[in-house]
Amino acid sequence: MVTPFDHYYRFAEISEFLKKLAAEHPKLMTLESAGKSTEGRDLWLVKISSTGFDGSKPKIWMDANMHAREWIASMSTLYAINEMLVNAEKYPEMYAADWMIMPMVNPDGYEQSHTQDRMWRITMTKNNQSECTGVDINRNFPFQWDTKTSTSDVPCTETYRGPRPESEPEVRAMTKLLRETKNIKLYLSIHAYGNSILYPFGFDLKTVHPNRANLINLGNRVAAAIKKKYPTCHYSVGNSAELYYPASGASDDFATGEAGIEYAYTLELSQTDRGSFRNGFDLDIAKAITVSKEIFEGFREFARWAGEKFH
Ligand code: 0X9
Ligand code: ZN
Repeated sequence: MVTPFDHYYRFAEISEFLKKLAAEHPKLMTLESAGKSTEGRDLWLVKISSTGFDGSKPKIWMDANMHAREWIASMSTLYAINEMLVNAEKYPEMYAADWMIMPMVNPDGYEQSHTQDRMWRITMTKNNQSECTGVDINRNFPFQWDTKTSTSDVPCTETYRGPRPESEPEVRAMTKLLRETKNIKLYLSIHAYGNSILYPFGFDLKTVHPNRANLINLGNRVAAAIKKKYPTCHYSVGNSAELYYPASGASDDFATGEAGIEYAYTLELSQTDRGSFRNGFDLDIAKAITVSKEIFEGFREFARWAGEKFH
């Protein structure tokens, strides 16, 4: 690995990359394992803080690559981590917050998408009494689980919600942290694709979030900041059930509905109509860098907002 981000990293390279960054930036970054995946891979948790996580700053949570084939999600998250550490002095706004980042939530599925099936979405859990493998992590959260919208109780489908809420170790690692960590002010889940900033609730079309107006305002502010730097880059802001489809048991709804984080979004990166994308999941590496740079401007704006609002 000579030039960073000249290819999509396999899981082993991601681990190596994170360990190296933690060793090189011990004052700013710590690396922990938040648990193990079904197949025993570490679920990495990156913490970034200029004040040693002393509780004095608002916290921003990010997770990525819950869905295996969405490689741009972890790529752009690793890009942001790298940029924040290597060029820390360029981005003082980022250090108005403390960051908790899980850049690879579904390492088993991710490896499967590299070695067997590029379009693999779910985990690699062996399902009981079924020949099919895998659970959709973003239908397995214990909030409005299985309320029958874009979720399935059939193991052989891509949106299988699992046999029970939190059946997946990847989900348990996240819910534990989200429940026990104080002062998380913003939750961001990084997915692909569609160039959208989605706000909750997404489990049905009826339930209006009490913080809806503020969620829309902040989403618009972030989309505008990205456009200011990259005029051809347009992010749509909308309710996840309206703009996409209602889907229950998802992480964003859990983060705000149960863990009590007032601001929660799912960010859908990349789209099909820009340049040489083969499709919205399978971006050329050069395009992946472009998308990573664009969304980094969005992360900076989220951090500016947190710095203004919580100090
Ligand atoms: O369906 C999903 O899990 C997300 N889209 S994706 O294409 N990356 O699979 C959207 C989830 C939005 N959130 C809720 N509906 N709660
Ligand atoms: Zn996704």
